[in-house]
Amino acid sequence: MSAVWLHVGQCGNQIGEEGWQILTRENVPHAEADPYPFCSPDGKLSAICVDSEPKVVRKLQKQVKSGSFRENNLIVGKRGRGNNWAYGYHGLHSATEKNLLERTMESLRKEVERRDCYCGTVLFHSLSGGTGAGLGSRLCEAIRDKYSLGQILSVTVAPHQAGESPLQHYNSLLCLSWLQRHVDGVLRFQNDAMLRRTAALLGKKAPVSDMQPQVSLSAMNTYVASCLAGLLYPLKAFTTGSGISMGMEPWELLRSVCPMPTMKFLHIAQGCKRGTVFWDSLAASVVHSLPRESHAGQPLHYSTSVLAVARSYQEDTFLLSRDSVLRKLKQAYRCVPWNPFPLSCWTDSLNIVEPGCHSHSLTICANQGSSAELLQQVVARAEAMYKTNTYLHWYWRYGCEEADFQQAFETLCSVADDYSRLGE
Ligand SMILES: Nc1nc2c(ncn2[C@@H]2O[C@H](COP(=O)(O)OP(=O)(O)OP(=O)(O)O)[C@@H](O)[C@H]2O)c(=O)[nH]1
Ligand SMILES: [Mg+2]
Repeated sequence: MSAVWLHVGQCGNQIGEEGWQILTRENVPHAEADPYPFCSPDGKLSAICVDSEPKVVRKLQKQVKSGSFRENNLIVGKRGRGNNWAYGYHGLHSATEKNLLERTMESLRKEVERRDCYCGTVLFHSLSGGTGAGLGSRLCEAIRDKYSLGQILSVTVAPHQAGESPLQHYNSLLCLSWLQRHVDGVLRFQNDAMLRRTAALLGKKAPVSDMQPQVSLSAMNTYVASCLAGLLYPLKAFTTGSGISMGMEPWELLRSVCPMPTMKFLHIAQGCKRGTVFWDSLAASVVHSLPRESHAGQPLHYSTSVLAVARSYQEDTFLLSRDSVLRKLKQAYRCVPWNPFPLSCWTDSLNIVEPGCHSHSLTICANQGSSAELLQQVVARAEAMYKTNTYLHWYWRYGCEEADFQQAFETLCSVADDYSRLGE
């Protein structure tokens, strides 16, 4: 595979751990693709796991012993970055901890050199943790600078809207603006939406109507991991005749759904079904979970482009209903009239999400106007705090400047504006 997979901070590593369990499943029936598309030639995963505190990455040590992770690619510091983007971005000025940024870039260089052909990096992180957001932003910038021809795909988790950390809105603001400037696409997952979706899939209800249902982080991470596997697991279409995976899925995804460099925030939805499948109704159930309108009641969800990936051991059943499914998706995602080819569709006969269960999955990635809502919420909340100087001293202390905030506000407002005007 031509990608290096970089996990940063607690969330980035926990999602990665869940993801690798699915992506490296052994003995998968009908697996015609290269069995080790994610590894370098010596059989170790092309993954780098970084965190400023040791506890999450240390758990992966077991997998170093079993041979999957490379010991030098588990990079830890001594203490966390206190949910502070500035602390994560600028790092520790202390002799007690060797620079995490330099160590990560050195591991990345070695991984890139181990690949026959390096096409880019897939970065996993949260938007609001000090390490995931701050160090993650710094890494995007450094990778873009050093490997300017490679692409960067970010897999990012936005925090719950309420009740997490008082600094989450500043961290999200700064991180989103760095992503906009330095990466090619952002697969965005939002903890609130994911919690509702996972609860619905598990059949859980909230004890009281205005409360969130109880769902574990691990169940939510499994959902993220299965969406990623649905989108990025090697397909026959990108595999050579001799069965070698070209590893082009992340980069082909970017080509399909990020046709314009200014709009790169992607919404993902997935539905799975065991037994007999009616693809039209599976598509309808996926579409049902889409964000429909903004709080102001304005419809938001025009899309510039949509990619649908259908995986099923009965691939031909999908091909028979392909036209009607795509028609349904085009309507539900409200594809913009100025894109003559807004829909792409990939299929494969292996459903890696649930192999061996006679199951089918439909995963949809859309460059969709609902991103404006996330961006506007982050800007509004960060701006309210910024105007009253709330908590800003934490950012000045670690080297942030007013210009960083000003530029971030401007960047996000302009992207939100572009997204909300999609239908015009
Ligand atoms: N979905 C999901 N969200 C997580 C997980 N772990 C943390 N988060 C979210 O990530 C945010 C906090 O970021 P972390 O990744 O814990 O922080 P970090 O990157 O380790 O940074 P510091 O601890 O501040 O150095 C919060 O919004 C959490 O809800 C996880 O396993 N799954
Ligand atoms: Mg942490």
